[in-house]
Amino acid sequence: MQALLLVDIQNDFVPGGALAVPRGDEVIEVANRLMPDYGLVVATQDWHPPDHLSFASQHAGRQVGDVIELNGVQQVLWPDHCIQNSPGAAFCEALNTGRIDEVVRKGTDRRIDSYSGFYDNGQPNNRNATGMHEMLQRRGVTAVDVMGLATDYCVRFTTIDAVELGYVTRLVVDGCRGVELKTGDCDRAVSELKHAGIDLV
Ligand code: VGL
Ligand code: ZN
Repeated sequence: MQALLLVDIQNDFVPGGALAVPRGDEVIEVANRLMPDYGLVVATQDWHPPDHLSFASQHAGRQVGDVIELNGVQQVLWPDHCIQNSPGAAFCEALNTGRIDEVVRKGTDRRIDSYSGFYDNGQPNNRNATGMHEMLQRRGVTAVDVMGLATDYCVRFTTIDAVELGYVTRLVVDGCRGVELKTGDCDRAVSELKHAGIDLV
């Protein structure tokens, strides 16, 4: 079975939100249009405690965009965003949430970020699972199409993990928008995924 993975289509990632992705709201209509075509629709939700260590506000003297080392991995510092149960963490109102079968939350551990919908950002052999893989296995999913926000972070990491776990993985390019901290980040992410053997659709 083929599943559609909707990555982080949340208020804080669209214009007006705390970590707004330029034109992030444009992915909503793509998601609404595609959902009926899949046997299973899974949405991820960035879901941080208020004192999450990916927030610049938790590090004296640091600013948004700074890069620090957190538990041995490079961590970009973000504005406070997607705080558990806050309006910013909710799915965008225009998203047809009635079509979502499963929700996977990530980034819940204060000490470690989680860009991928499958595992957190730990050291390569020490990453905690979110439960996504188990759930997809239980549901009989063998192929996934990935789209959402943001191309250069959560979509990129989710897609790479999906292909490494053996799913036939495609990227719905029209359905992705990126943060683009550095010009070209999105293009670089897409060509990296292409080289990893992911089909663009
Ligand atoms: C994301 C930065 C921080 C994302 C989440 O959804 O791509 N980016 N948290
Ligand atoms: Zn986050």
